[in-house]
Amino acid sequence: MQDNYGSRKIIHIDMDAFYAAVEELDNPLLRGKPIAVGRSVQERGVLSTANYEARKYGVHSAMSTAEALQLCPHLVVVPGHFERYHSISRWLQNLYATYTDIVEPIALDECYLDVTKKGSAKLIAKELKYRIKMELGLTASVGVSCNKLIAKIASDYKKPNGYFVVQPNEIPKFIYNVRLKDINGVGKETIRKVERLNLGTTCGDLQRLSIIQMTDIFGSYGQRLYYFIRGFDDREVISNREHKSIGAENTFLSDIYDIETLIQELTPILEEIIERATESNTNWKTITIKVKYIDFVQITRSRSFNTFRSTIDIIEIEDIVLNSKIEFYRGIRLAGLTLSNFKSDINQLKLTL
Ligand code: TTP
Ligand code: MG
Repeated sequence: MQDNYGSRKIIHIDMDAFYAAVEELDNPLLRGKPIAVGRSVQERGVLSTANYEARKYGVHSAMSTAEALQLCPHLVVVPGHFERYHSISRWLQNLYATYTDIVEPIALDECYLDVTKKGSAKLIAKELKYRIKMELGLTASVGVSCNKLIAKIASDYKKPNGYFVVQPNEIPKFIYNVRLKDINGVGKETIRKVERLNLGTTCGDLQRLSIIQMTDIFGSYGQRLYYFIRGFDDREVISNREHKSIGAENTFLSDIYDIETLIQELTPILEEIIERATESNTNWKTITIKVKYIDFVQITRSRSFNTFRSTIDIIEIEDIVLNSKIEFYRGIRLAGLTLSNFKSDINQLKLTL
């Protein structure tokens, strides 16, 4: 697999108490209080996350709201605003894109960046933290190293508002004390095996095993784990920007048989996707209309433009519909619009807060 730590520069960035932090940002009355995002006890809610104030009481993600309120009776539980979290996530993606094309989002609030060819990774990491704080009002924790595995552990190391760098020559010492459960891909099943066999709790503990023993115990994952517990990781940061699209659709209360009604129904859908594209400063070349007839047969029609666009008028949508040979007599139960073929205008990075 690999015999040295290589010379890549990888940043892992993870927002602190993401949903809860956004709620505090949007509602100053919540600041300083223990808060969590989730549904109420009456709705048999489970928490998505809790801020660090609430975590002092033992409150955490995936805990039932009822249990959390027992641990922390003055916990403020607020409902989630997922469209808002998505929009901030898109803003973050655009920010990262101004530093490198190689960006791999792994959750709404979590991303890997490969900045090998982009100068000082430490400076970029610090600047990202600073800009997220100044321009957005949120804190992020950032880890810098030469691979994904160590960068991710490093970003967690000083959470919240963390910044931690692990140089390649520091990896053997650093990884030795890392708990096995903090290694990428180690789940409950692996931990159960390790406990049953009394192998220890840290990466250092497991380093006593040979690669053959590791494969015997952990199956196909054993070989990868053998390298991970030594801090080796050759996984690439895989950018998925090119796969992105912005779309919305609606199933109608009553079926549609004429173009006027269809255009009327497509108007708010168009407004929504244009708003989302504007928010994330995304320019695009292709718009796609999807229509599902009442017999569930579905068609899509796309129009691509020669230049990147930021908006489109409903009149143009009508023109696309007119040229799409939509068979209105069949009855339409659902229609949607999708923008794709993106370019992000990195010079106009902005989010209306
Ligand atoms: P995390 O990054 O795991 O957690 P966090 O950002 O709230 O806190 P921190 O990183 O500082 O430890 O998850 C990001 C968001 O994903 C989180 O704010 C809410 C959501 N989420 C759930 O909805 N359910 C879950 O079980 C988890 C873990 C997260
Ligand atoms: Mg987070």
